[in-house]
Amino acid sequence: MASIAVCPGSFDPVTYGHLDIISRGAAVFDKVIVAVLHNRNKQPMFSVEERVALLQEVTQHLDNVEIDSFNGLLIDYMKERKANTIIRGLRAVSDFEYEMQAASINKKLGPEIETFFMMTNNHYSYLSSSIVKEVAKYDADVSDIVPDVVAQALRKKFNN
Ligand code: COD
Repeated sequence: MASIAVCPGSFDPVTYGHLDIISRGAAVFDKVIVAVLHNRNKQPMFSVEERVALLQEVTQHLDNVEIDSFNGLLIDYMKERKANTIIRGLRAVSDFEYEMQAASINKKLGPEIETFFMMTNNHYSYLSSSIVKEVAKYDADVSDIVPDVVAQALRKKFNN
């Protein structure tokens, strides 16, 4: 049976930290679906369509990666896509508590589905979409932390 993994997230916007987890996941699983959450509670900076388009552009060299979006519970989406593994990245200890809660509820809702954690790449351990937006807001150089297309999209948003 093919191993199909889902890498879910907000990706608002995608950073080199995300890309590192996605490409390492793609080397482990037959197929990786990167699933962007339609975030109803949070007001994202980029629309789902924009986030999907940026992800498509920066993963186009990865043949076994597909970009999609989802609504509702992750476990329902996993079942719909016949995926058996959730990929999550771990940065600092501060990520652990949330990730443990999420993995536990997901295990309860879908006992056949595993969560697979990957340690962050040391180069990107401090990186999050929020930090990127904060830095870009003040027109600082983000070329080391996001792909060029994302840097351009951020400049456009902030009208720099
Ligand atoms: N290094 C390594 N990994 C990283 C880095 C980095 N620098 N930056 C981000 N990551 C990883 C994150 O740890 C995460 O695994 C992934 O990349 C995506 O990150 P984000 O921040 O874009 O996405 P999140 O954490 O906001 O995504 C949360 C979900 C959308 C997965 C979650 O809210 C969800 O599943 N919602 C659906 C409702 C549901 O099913 N709820 C129950 C389970 S919580």
